[in-house]
Amino acid sequence: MKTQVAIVGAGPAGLLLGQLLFRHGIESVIVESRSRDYVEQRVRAGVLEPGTVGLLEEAGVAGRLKREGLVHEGFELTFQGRRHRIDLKALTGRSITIYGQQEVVKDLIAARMESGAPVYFEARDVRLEGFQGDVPVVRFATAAGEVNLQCDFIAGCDGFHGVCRDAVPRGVLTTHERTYPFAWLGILAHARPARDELVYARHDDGFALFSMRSPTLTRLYLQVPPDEQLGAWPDARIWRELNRRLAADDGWLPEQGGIVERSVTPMRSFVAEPMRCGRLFLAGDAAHIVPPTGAKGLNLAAADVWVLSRALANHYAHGSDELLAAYSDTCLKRAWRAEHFSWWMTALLHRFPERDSFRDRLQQAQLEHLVASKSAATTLAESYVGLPLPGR
Ligand code: FAS
Ligand code: PHB
Repeated sequence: MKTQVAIVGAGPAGLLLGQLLFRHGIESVIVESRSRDYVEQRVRAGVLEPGTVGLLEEAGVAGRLKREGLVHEGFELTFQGRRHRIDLKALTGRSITIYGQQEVVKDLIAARMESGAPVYFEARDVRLEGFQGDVPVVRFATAAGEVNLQCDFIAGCDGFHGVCRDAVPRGVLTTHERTYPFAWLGILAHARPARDELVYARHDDGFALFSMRSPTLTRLYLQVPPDEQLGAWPDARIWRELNRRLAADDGWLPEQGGIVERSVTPMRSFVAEPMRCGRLFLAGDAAHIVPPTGAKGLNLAAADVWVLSRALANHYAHGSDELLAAYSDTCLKRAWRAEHFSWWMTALLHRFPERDSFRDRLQQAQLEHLVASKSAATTLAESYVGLPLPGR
């Protein structure tokens, strides 16, 4: 089998890349190890930057997003029993949209099916070869047998635990990593979101986040120890701890409801440099990971594939490889900005295991400054709504 671009992974990065390439008339084949149901049900991110919304509109997949997405013009910080609103719209002129990652994936898969472009789910034993030469090949097994997919380029969009980054020969990549001494326990509850905007809470017992997915679905997170087991968190304990950490002097607390999904997500910062090896281009979580405190993961993945789709379009339309040559540097510049912001938000809002009164006071002082200084709040708001995409 031959194609122009082999895309490994049908998460947001792989699917959006496939759709952007299709709009440019560039052929691609997507190879995904999980089933369609699995990738469509996986509950993850929820905050879309305006740049990401614009990309999904350009990709022609934003119809439901525009109908069902919840536009938020701010969010709240809660600390020392008080709530403070960060007015994103007033500070930056831009807003964010709450729309579950699984909904983005469903919309992208539906568009892929409609385009008729190939996508292989439940592919097994995916291997990459020849990408340091001129004829890369992606080999994989399907129920119908072995497939050898010859291509011009491979897009490694298979996430942090995929095979593409590991296929790069030893010594080519430099990795930079920080692991955090805590994780997030996330739940999805059948409960009306009892507040209009997100609430990020710093509390002596640990971080908590109130978010949402729809008028009937609330999304909530709790900081827990890094190797926490879900079994240690019966529903009653989850709600008790959420209420303790989200409480403030206004008396508000989230509405409770049946928990329909729960997971523990480890927290790490990670970057692999460069994001390219020959004709293999890494994008999204395959290249970098951020702690979700800054709501950057999904948005960074979208930015990477925007840059890659434009570079590939230039290659095929004009025979120019200038943007392909600049791909890694262009993406890493943005990725490191998001890595810093996500690390900073995480350090600001989480409770670190070792009792450290100096760190506690630094967190308090930073939070007080953020809600007292317009310039400090503007810096936070600009990072949160995201930088404009390269070349847009
Ligand atoms: P993804 O991991 O989404 O997709 C990679 C795809 O490749 C998957 O479908 C996988 O099945 C497939 N794959 C893996 N190995 C393969 C192989 N060998 N062959 C073929 N396919 C293969 N970000 C936020 O902004 N907010 C959040 O709250 C948040 N919560 C998260 C919770 C969890 C549990 C995780 C893991 C991540 C979370 N993230 C969050 C980050 C997340 O949203 C990512 O940034 C986003 O999924 C990145 O998209 P992709 O790069 O497409 O990677
Ligand atoms: C979410 O709604 O899943 C969400 C929101 C904000 C974050 C992380 C996750 O920072």
